[in-house]
Order: sequence, then structure tokens, then C-alpha cells
Amino acid sequence: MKLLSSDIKTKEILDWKGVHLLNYQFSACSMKTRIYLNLKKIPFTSHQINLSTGENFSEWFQGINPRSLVPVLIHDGEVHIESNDILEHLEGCFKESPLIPENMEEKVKEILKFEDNLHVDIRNITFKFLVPRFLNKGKSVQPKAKNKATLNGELDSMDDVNRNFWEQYEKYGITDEDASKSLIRFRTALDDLNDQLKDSQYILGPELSLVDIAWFIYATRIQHANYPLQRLHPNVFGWYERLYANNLFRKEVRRPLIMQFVLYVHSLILRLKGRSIEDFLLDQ
Ligand SMILES: N[C@@H](CCC(=O)N[C@@H](CS)C(=O)NCC(=O)O)C(=O)O
Repeated sequence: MKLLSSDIKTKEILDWKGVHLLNYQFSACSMKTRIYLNLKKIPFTSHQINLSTGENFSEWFQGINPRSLVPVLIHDGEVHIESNDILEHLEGCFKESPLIPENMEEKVKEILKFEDNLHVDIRNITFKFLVPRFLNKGKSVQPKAKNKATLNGELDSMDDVNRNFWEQYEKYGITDEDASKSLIRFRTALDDLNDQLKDSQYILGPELSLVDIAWFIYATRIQHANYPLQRLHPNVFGWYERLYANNLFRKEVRRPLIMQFVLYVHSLILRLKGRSIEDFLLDQ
């Protein structure tokens, strides 16, 4: 999705030349775009927007993406949001080593749409089973600027969605009901993927595509949340391991040791309390 320059309040970025990615090291959608840029060998400048401190709610950032989400691509002064749209836009500009197999444009679009619809589910799973609530306590969801954000000159219906998510999360966390629904949706999608990968090296056949990059990120995240991918979907696990062997994938999903340690302790606590992802799966 390309934004109109008249909707951009942070005007300075309209002069930026080349490829710039506003992203956060540990955001799933950001990882997706970084892996893509690595694989395509597209030189880019990375600008970190720290989601854990709420930098995405700053006036500067919201003047670029009113939805307050990363990643954002700034390509020769044009602003593109939505990670899958960003990949498709870049694929249209950088034709070498294509990552959309010939005559598969529609199929790729369809799968990416499906993947995007699961984003709320991966978020529920992440904040229920992976990230402890106290880690989000320092996040400052700043009050909305008075003048409403516009997209394509119209009020954006997604404008307050992210802000509302954090307000609800602060009060109630992720409810058991929402977490269970999200787990079922993911398990069903992974079952289908497992069938697709039975006799195939990549999701769409013998060639690596955008769809593999997108699903690699989900497979990483759900395993970090201790989902038993190998046991429940062995073909997906095999495919994941093949991609993970490639450093261009692996380096973007790496987590510092201290973070691994904190998340490990949290996972032990969940297990002791009978609140782990495995416990929820048993109840389904
Ligand atoms: N559909 C969007 C989703 C973007 C999204 O939700 N990004 C997350 C990180 S993966 C974010 O910026 N969250 C902001 C926050 O946590 O406040 C896309 O694919 O780009």
C-alpha cells in the first residue's frame, strides 16, 4: 500500500533516496522484509523503531505510518506500508532472482492474504505464551494527535486498531478464549501446509518464493512459543530446518542470549502453572 505524500506529516522523509526500512529487530513482519532484502541482495538502510518502548507511537513515526506499525518502506521518497505489499512492490522493481514463480502471481497474493489474516493470531500466541506481560509495562502508548490520520486522503479505519490492542492488553492480557481460537486457526493452517510440503521442497513447488519467507517467520515464532512443530507437522518442520540452514534467514531471527534466558524462565513458569501452549493444545 503506497501512501500519498499529502498524507505524510513527517515531510523530511520525502527527500530520502534509495531503499530505507523502518523496522524493529524482533518484529515478525520486519524480519520478513529483511530476509527478502537479503535474499535479493538489495542494498538498504535500516532504521530501528523500538516497539518495546513505544517509539512507534511517536509523532515522528505516526507522521509516516498513522497505523503505528512496522515495517515501513521508504523507496526514493515514496512510503509503502504492509509487509506483503512491500515485498510485492520491491519484486516489481527488482526483477533479478525473482521470488514470485512465473504465472503464480495470483496464487502468491492469495496465500499472502491468508497469511496476513493470521497476523492477529500470531500476536495472540506471542503475547500469551512467549512474551511475559511485565516486558510490555514500559511501553508508552502516547495519546493520539488531535488531527486524525488519513490514508489516501480518507480517514483510516485501521487508525486506532493498534492503540486499542495495547489498551485492552494492558487491562486483560490475552484471554484464554482468544488464545485457544488463535491456536486452532494456526494448527489447521499448519496441517494444510504439512500436506502441501509432503512431496515438495518449497511451499509452491521446487522454487523458493515470497510465501516461504512469510511462513518461515510464523514457523519461527510459534516454535519460540514452544509449539511442538516437529511432532505435529513433521513436513513443515523439515522445510523449516532447510530454510534455517541458510544464514540469510537465520541471522534475522536470532535472539540475544539474555532474551532467550528470560523467555525460557517464563516458559518454565507457564509449564509449572499448567498454562503452556502444550496444555492449551491438550484441552482442544
Ligand atoms: N499487516 C501488517 C502488520 C504489521 C504489524 O502488526 N507490525 C507489528 C510488528 S510485527 C507492529 O508494528 N506492532 C506495533 C506494536 O506492537 O505496537 C504488516 O504486515 O505489515
